[in-house]
Amino acid sequence: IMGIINVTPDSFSDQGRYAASEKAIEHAIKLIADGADLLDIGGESSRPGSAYVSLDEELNRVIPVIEALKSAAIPISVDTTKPEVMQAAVQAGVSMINDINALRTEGALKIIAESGVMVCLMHMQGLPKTMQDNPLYADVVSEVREFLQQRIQIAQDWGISNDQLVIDPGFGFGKTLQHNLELFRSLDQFTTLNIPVMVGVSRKSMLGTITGNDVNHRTYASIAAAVLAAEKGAKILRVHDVKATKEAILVFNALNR
Ligand code: PT1
Repeated sequence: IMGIINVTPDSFSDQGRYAASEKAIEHAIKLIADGADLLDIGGESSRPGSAYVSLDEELNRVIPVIEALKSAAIPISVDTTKPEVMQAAVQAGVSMINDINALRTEGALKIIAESGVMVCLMHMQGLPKTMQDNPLYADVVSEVREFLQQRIQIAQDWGISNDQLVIDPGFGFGKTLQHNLELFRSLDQFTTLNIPVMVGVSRKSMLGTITGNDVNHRTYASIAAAVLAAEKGAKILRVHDVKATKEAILVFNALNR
């Protein structure tokens, strides 16, 4: 269970960066108590339509949180596409880089190769700002699978070992509901690549479309999806609701044995 920590100042309540970091650290401590196995710290939103965050701003958001959590009992991941943030996060002690851009940014592969940290390679079509405008595939499952296979190969060419890798089909990243459903139903096409699969569907719009619920009322839907993802072989579940997901997976593991 990977718990999600967003370090994004709330412009509505006029919350500044320092307050956002403080709140993120508090939330992280709560998610650890809730039973998270891993935390993912992110300073740039990648939800559909979200805008780019500058390097300085992103560093100022995430590094203090990572520093504060480096002696935590569980490993820390940083959700970033920027090599400079990856480098600073590695120096601050993260165990994993979660890159929605799958190390396609110049300089990113080198940092993973030299540091030996883990990396999540995720598929995305387009960029967050416009990726939902008109997602198009001839065959979404084979295209996403081929992309991830290619990124695994390139990582291996850089000397990155298979034990460092995690892959993720990238639910909601340049995909219609139909694309997301097809990918989810075909999760076995990714587990057969023999690299651990991460699934992030927690509170996403695909669950909103299915249930008719707004983003603050998608916990039950998220639990159902997380359990099914686990049944389909996902090894890391990226979730907001750590306690509920942990309990559901505990029961799933006991009953499924
Ligand atoms: C993810 C993920 C991520 N998701 C990984 N990292 C987000 N490895 C951020 C919506 O449709 O799935 N895997 N980092 C959050 N991104 C989104 C995308 C949030 C779509 C919401 C939606 O609502």
